Amino acid sequence: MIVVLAGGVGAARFLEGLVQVAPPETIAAIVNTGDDMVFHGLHVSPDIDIVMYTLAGIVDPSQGWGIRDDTTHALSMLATLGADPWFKLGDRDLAVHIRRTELLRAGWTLSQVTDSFRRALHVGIRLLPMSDEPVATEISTPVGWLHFQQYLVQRRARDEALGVRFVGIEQARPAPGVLEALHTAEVIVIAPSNPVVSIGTILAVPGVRDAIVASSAPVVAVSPIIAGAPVKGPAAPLMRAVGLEVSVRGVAACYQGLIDVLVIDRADADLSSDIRASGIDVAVTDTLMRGPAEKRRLAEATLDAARTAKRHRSY
Ligand code: FO1
Repeated sequence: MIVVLAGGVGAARFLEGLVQVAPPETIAAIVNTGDDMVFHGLHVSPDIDIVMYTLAGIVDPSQGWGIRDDTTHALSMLATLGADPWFKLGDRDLAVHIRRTELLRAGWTLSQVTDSFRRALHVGIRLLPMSDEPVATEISTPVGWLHFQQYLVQRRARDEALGVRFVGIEQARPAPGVLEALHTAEVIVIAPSNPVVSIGTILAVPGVRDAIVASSAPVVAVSPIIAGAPVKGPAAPLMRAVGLEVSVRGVAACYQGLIDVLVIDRADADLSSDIRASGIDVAVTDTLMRGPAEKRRLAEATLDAARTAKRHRSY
């Protein structure tokens, strides 16, 4: 079993490569739900949907989120009725949120809903929300604490980020299957996702970090930072907000004691010795994922790095 800790777009693209090199039924993704938010009364789970739509082959390729060729009639009507539709939910995407909310209200858990949806959309890998309890990632800014989606989408990350918190994390339990997957994993991969607000949230769920540290499986992370900048998203200000350098060194520092090996891009090869000095092995490859061949090569390189990794993390 290969277990992947996953955020949104970067993780989804990595998983597209992984399903080319390993049977989907041997892969489980533990997905961040700290970005979840209620819009127009509906439960939206962006990272679960991004991964699910991508692996189902229906994601909007230009955005990396939402459904390809979706329309926005419902959103236009909501605006006519006085709502502020700052979060762009397409019509087919809305159907997913309506059905998810309907099932949650009927007593299903988020894990059950997610499993039912991924099967309906013929996604072969298991998708495990990190928790069935609500967790909200919030960013401290000069105008106060903002939900991650308000910070990123509504206010376009224009506020200075001063800190990060995960509201509800103390009460959150790992969703069914999460700890079992980590205990039985042969390889644990941290996808190239935001280390602070995607992976950091999953690791903050009580029991998850300990389960990874206790696992006998090699743990390999793929850096989402290439040449000092993230490929997508607000990793730079959020890494700075928690005192991390925006570089592969900062990614390594974030995962210190947790990972055995970090996969970095050729552009960052000169920083390999710094990372090795911190006790983490390094694998250098091309990490930018444009097409299917590049995704596949990154997945292969990541599994190779895991196979040859020596154990570095603390017990
Ligand atoms: N990101 C945006 O930048 N603008 C949007 O309007 C937006 C809508 C949206 C709707 C559904 C969905 O699943 C994702 C959506 N995203 C949007 C992406 C999302 O905010 C973030 O990329 C993830 O939460 C980060 O992983």
